Amino acid sequence: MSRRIVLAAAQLGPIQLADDRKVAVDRMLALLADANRRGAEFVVFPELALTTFFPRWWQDDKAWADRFFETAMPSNETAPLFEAARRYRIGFHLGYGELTPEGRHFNTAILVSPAGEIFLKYRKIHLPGHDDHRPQRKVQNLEKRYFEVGDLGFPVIRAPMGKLDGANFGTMICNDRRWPEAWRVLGLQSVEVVALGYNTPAANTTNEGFEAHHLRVEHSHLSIRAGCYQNACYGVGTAKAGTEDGNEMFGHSIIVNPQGEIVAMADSWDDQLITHEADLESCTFGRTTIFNFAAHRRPEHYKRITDQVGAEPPPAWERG
Ligand code: CDT
Repeated sequence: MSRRIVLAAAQLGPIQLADDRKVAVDRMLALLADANRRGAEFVVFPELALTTFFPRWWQDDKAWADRFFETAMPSNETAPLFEAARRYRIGFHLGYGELTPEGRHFNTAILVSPAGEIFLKYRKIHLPGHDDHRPQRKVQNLEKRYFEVGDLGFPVIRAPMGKLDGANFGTMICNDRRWPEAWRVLGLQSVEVVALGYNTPAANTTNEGFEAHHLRVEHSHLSIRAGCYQNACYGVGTAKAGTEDGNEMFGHSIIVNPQGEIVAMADSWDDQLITHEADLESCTFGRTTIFNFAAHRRPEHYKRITDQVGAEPPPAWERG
C-alpha cells in the first residue's frame, strides 16, 4: 500500500544584509502560494532563512549579531508563514537564529504542522568554522562564535502530514549532512523524511589548501544521497543560492529518494520551488533488506564512534 506525500524544497535566492524580515517572509509566502498551486504538502526552507548568512562577518562586539536572531517564534514578522500553513494546509520547515530568554544563541530549525503548530525543534550540532578572527581567510566562518552547540540531540517525530495519518520527520542543518553519525541517529529512529536547510559558499574561502571548485556541489549531493540510501529515507535539501552580500552560495537544492537517487533539483540561483511526489512506503525496502538495522548492525564494534572524537594514529606494524 502506498503512502504518498508531495515534498517540496523552497530554495531562496540571496537575502542581503539590507533586507529586513519582511523581504524574506514575503518571498517565502510567494513560494508557499506556489507550493499550494502545485499540490505540495510539506515545504522545506533553507538554514537561517530569514536573514543573510551573518556568520561570514567578524565584529569585535558579538552582540552585533543579535539583530539576526528571533526571540519569539512565531513573531509578528513570521506569523504570516504560520497563517499561510493553516490556509493552505501545508506543513513547513524553517531555519532561523534562535535567541532564548536566557540569552542563549542557537542555529535552529522547526517543523510546523498544517495547523500552524510547531511539532519539532532542532538546534544545529555540527557547527563548522572557528570562533576567532582569521585574517588569512577570504571570508570568515564564525558559526562557532555566534552559536552554541545544539542541546536537543537529533530528534525524530511522527506527525500527520498531507493525506498521511503519520510520517516520521527529522531534521538536520547544513554541515550536519556531511556527518554519517547524524544520519544514522535519525535512521535509528525510523526517520522517513529528513528536512535539511543549508548555506554553502560556491567557492572554498579558507585559503587553506586546494579544493576543486566543481566538487563543492558534488560533496553536498554525495553526502545527502549516501545518508538517504544508508538510512532508507527521503531527504529534502534546500539551499540559499546566488550572490549574497558579494558571496556566492551554490544552490542546487535537491530531493533524494531512499535509493539515494536525486529525484528533483533546482536549476536557478534564485527563489525556486521543486517538488516530488514521494511514496514513503518505498522506505521499507532498504530497511527490511540490506539496512535492516536489527538484523545486521554490530554496535559492540562501533564504540570508537561515541568514545573518541579525533582520529588516532594506528599502531605501527612490526615484523614478527
Ligand atoms: N552553514 C554551513 O554549515 N556551511 C558549511 C560550510 C562549510 S564550507 C564547505 C557546510 O558544510 O556547507
